[in-house]
Amino acid sequence: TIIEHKRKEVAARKQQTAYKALEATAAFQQPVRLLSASLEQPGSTGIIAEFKRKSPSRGFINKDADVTAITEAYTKYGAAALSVLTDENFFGGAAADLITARKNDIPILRKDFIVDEYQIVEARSFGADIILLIAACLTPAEVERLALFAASLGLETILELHAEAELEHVCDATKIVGINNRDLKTFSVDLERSLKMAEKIPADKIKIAESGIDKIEDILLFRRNGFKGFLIGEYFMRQENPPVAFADFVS
Ligand code: IGP
Repeated sequence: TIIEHKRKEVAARKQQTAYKALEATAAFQQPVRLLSASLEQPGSTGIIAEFKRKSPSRGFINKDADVTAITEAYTKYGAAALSVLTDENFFGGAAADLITARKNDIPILRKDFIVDEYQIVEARSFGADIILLIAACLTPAEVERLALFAASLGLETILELHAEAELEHVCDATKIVGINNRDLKTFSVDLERSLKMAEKIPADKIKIAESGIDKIEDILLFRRNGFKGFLIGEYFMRQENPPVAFADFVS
């Protein structure tokens, strides 16, 4: 599985770069930019625009995408935040992509499979502001522990849920909750299921809709149902010119 692979990958990296060195780089980063504040800003598009070259469900989406040009354009045209895949094996991402995207002064999500505190210190050292914790990959106790650790570094956490059984992963340390419209096993997208699940999420949480969003009507629907954020990757990335696609979408 992805998680087993990830645990091995992280263990190997831990041997190469000492925790202390990583912490030192993390300490030199600018103050964290808050996703919660960006999403609450009046008139925010709420769009978290994701830089993604490939995915397990689609294969290559945009193999040679230019991270500098694309993240700059997303920022200029009004993204509320950026999401950058750093998983190499399954998504063709890299830490270097996030470090490049960091030139933009908006919140950035390190999009990866986080299983260990080490990856959270890494995230901060790359310049990320937000981490993702996926309920399907972690126990409720792990989610709480990792979210508290992220908060101790000033980072915000998006807790990703997919099924109602995962609602028990929601805790005080997770104030932003993402609902993934895509089933991680079958890859099928179901917006209705997400809307139904959203009703069960405590009202004080900031809700984000993730995956499969490809039209403005989807955003309006989620917004009417109390969602503040919309994570969109493939729809923009698969276009000939992602910056133009993004600009058209928000205009
Ligand atoms: C973006 P899409 O369908 O717009 O490209 O989806 C994002 O939601 C998706 O990449 C994602 C993801 C994840 C990737 C959601 N949760 C967890 C990797 C790991």
